[in-house]
Amino acid sequence: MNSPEMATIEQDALGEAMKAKSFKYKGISFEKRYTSPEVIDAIEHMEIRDNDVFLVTYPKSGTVWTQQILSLILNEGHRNGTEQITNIERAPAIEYNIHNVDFKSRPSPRLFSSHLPYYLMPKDLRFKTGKVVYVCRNPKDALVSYYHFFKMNPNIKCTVTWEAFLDLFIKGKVLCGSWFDHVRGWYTHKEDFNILIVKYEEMKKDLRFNVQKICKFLDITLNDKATDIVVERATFKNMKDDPLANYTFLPNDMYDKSKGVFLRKGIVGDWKNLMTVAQNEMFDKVYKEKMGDLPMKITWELNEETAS
Ligand code: PPS
Repeated sequence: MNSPEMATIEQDALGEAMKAKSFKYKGISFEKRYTSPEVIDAIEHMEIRDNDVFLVTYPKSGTVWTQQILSLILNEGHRNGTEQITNIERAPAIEYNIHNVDFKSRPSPRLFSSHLPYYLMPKDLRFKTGKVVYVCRNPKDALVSYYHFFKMNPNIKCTVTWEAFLDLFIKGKVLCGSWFDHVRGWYTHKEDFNILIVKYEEMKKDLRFNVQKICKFLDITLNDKATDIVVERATFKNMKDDPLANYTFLPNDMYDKSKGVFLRKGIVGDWKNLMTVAQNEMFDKVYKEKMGDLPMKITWELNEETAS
């Protein structure tokens, strides 16, 4: 463990490196290379169709997992393999449209992804046009996953220590801002949207049940066989082997595959392998201060033998 003085120097260096690569828009940091303030600004006025579906997450909370689930539910061509496109193209991110998808000419039902806070989303969603599926993961596992992912970012040229990253995460000084603000914002404004909140840990406990819950929310009826296909294709193991779903298709200048994998462990409770007892106690204290007043139940660990 570093001395406090050492940790501060690293936090500053990391903070500076991130600042140079990002811009801030209404309190949130975005990666300069892939988007701009004009793009984020225009999102507010995006035209929404009744059957649009927006998958929203804080980073590292189950985005690609739910992209897979939603695209398989919504599109028979993905289920039967007649459409061979990657899940990032099936569910492009509205704020990071890296494939320059023409959103307007996409056939319905359109599926989009986003890490945006509630207040930067298209304003028509507030009139209950379109649906939002919000996936939440416990912040300790999201943090650990984010830390490993961050080390694969070839654009940040400085050593990232766990201590420094933990500090930045707690202060919300990472791309997409604070986990606490993101989850609190969406949770406390849920009545404004046509929204289903899904938990990563619940999907781990019972994937089939959650697939059915999502289908019900989307008013889609899948027969048993189709449901089986969705569940089967969305297990961690199968997604890891699926070149359309495992994100190995992203170029090395976006994430350096020599430094790790996108589908890393896919478990609940990995934070126990990285957090010290003192860090965990400090995190619990911060969690209580920032989220303690919300009636939100967080699952911090699971018996993995019963998980999918
Ligand atoms: S990102 O960069 O924000 O889009 O990342 P995101 O997809 O939200 O989160 C990545 C983590 O989700 C895990 N993952 C899964 N877990 C369980 N089952 C399935 N099928 C699955 N697919 C992806 C992925 O492994 C990352 O978590 P960690 O803890 O790093 O393994």
